Amino acid sequence: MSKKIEIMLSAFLFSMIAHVSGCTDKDTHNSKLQLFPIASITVDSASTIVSLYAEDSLQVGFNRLYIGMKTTDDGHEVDNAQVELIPMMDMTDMGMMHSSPFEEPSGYENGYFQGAVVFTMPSYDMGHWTVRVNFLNHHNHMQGSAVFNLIIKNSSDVKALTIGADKYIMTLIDHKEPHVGLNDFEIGLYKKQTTMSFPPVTNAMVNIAPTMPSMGHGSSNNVNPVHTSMGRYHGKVNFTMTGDWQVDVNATINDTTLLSTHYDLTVE
Ligand SMILES: [Cu+2]
Repeated sequence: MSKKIEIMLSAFLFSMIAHVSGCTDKDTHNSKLQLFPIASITVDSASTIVSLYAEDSLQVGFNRLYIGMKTTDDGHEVDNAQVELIPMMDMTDMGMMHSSPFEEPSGYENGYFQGAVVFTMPSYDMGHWTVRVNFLNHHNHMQGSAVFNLIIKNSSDVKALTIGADKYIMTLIDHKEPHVGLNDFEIGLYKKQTTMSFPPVTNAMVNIAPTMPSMGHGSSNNVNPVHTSMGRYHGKVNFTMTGDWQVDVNATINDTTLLSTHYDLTVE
């Protein structure tokens, strides 16, 4: 019971933080979003169909989630609603459940309420991910929730970092096709406060250093990521040739905590 209250409270607090949608090179803000349908659930008690979409199949890392809603009686597309997300993993073999970092949906745009979830581990036989969507449909004034069962593929985008008793989650954001030249380099950084609470770290100093280990050189003109919103840090990485690159990432928090990790990226 108290766990549930904690989840609701953290979801509420997240929803209080103003969302500034990130501008990307890709023009994802027009109506031609190519989305990958995950599932639709009809919530009879609220006369609402909730549909979940993503930009690709879901994987470990930063996944934008798009939620569309329709009322069942008149087929009206719901453009005014309060929507919240709760990611949860049930690890039945370990007898434990945990949540993960996420961004609460901010508003309605291009037919969807858009949020994001950082899945921290892949699904497996006894480990099941769900995302619960709680909503208050302002069109028919009914509320309900839909629980989506998700399959999360593995990736190496998420790093679990521990300093003393403090645990952090770092994820890469949008790095799908690195190319020769300047690339956007974005990470998300969150503190693992409890297994259910992962507030964004908004005051870190982040440094990046790309190298090609096989050739023993780095590159110049990189731009260290700076905080934009909700624990996201945006910078630029300069890949001067094709091949395998290693991007070292250091994050200093409160001048005392130094997190170090690296990401391996192949530039084609
Ligand atoms: Cu897990």
